[in-house]
Amino acid sequence: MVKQYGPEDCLLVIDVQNDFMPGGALAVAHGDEVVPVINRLAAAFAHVVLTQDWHPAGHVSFAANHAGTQPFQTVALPYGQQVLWPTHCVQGSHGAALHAGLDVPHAQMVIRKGHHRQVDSYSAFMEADRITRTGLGGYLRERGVRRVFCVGLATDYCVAWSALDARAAGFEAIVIEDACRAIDLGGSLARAWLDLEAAGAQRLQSAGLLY
Ligand code: VGL
Ligand code: ZN
Repeated sequence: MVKQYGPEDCLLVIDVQNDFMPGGALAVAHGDEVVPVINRLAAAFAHVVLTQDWHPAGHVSFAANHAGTQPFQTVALPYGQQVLWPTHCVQGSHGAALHAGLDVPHAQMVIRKGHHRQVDSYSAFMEADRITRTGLGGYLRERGVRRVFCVGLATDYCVAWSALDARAAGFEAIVIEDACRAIDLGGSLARAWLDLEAAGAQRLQSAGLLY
């Protein structure tokens, strides 16, 4: 018997988009392997929320918009340090579309983030200026959600930041490790797990959730 998750639980499916897949503009190694795992999990959740990284072409997180820089270097911006990325998930592009194999017809909400030109947003809850909220926290609270199960791409950026902000917003947060893949830039993955543990987020495997 597969367990079922009810109205207090939400599966938060983060950035399962073409540009983060092998061959994409900001490819995450083995990123496509999360899709069948997430499809299995999603079938057990009544409540699923999707996110899409959704940048304007002139976005501040793109190295192409900073003369003399290269992708994956860090620069200082008014709100803090920012990694510069290859141009990715441009609004309306094929790269920004959800992976065609993602099978979550019952998802009820899609949060698009990173749409302000001057501010990045790894987190589904709050932008990188740490002031601007996406509205997801209020939505989940109004819907009676208490536990947020985080899956998708990438473990050490958008998944970790979302789980940390879920905790900060007063939700229980669970990261399902085998339903995520990481970028792992300069030790970012190990740091993310330490931060998650310190914040009281749980680290589980999908098999433990389903049976
Ligand atoms: C992401 C880097 C830049 C992610 C998004 O989804 O983890 N990482 N934009
Ligand atoms: Zn992005």
